[in-house]
Amino acid sequence: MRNLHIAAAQLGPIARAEPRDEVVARMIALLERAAQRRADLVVYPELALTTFFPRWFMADQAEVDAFFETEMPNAATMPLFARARELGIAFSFGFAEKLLEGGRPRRFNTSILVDRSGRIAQRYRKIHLPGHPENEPWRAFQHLEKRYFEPGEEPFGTSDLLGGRFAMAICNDRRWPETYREVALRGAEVLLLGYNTPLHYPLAPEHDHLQAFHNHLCLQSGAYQNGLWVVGVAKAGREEGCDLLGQSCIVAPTGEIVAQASTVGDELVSADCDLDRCAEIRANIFNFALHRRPEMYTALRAG
Ligand code: CDT
Repeated sequence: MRNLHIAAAQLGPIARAEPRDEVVARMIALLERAAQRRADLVVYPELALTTFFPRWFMADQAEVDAFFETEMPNAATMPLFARARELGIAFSFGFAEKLLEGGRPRRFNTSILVDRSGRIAQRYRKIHLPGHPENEPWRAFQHLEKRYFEPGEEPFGTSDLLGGRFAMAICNDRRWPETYREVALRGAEVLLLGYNTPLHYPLAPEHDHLQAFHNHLCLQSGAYQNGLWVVGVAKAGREEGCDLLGQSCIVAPTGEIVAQASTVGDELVSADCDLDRCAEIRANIFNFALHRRPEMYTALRAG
């Protein structure tokens, strides 16, 4: 048995004007609750430090850049790093990352995994960016991730800590089966995944009522078909007039939800996650070495 107590720290809405230090104080409050439960790891949402700004078209790049972090940790997030280190808790959260490469600014939708000592063990830059690059004012809420971010250029990675192997993905990545299969083939036992999912999807509003179903459908099938623990964590609730899905959850490698948020506010849910349970699936029904037939998946190989 390799038991870890993992907490999904759902965040309720973050107002456009809410300063980073107030958000970080909310994150620390959830961390303290996790400590009372003796959690080993706390997982926060995608773009956890700010409102979900890709919902607005902004012509002024300086206005966009105000939502980005140029270093991590920085002054605003240092208290979270410090408190987590004192408590000996690993954590993961998403943020908008801006860096300079050869004098050229680059912007990514990023998440990090920080170990118990406060060291950034892994950094992941979102691969599947949803939405659109141009101003589309007909939408009630825009989704301009393709404008404000570049897609991550590195494949999904893993890191070994807390006695297990971890991978990260971000929001829209969870809808793609390739995400789970790729990290499972790399030996990941736990996938950490934060999201901001508007309930209204302007391109197919007839599917709005299916958002919660599709969320759990993806997380649960991805977990089961790959024998992984999956920790899905929402930024939830009515944020600047836009309703965001909650339903943060922890999914066992069997595909069963073992913990689930019941509000759309700041909420901590947690579960004992025995990493050895991955073998229930991976040594049996989805024993990749015995049963998988990659040589037959020719269309997949062709791209
Ligand atoms: N943040 C994010 O990736 N949200 C997407 C919305 C898709 S609609 C443009 C998601 O897959 O939940």
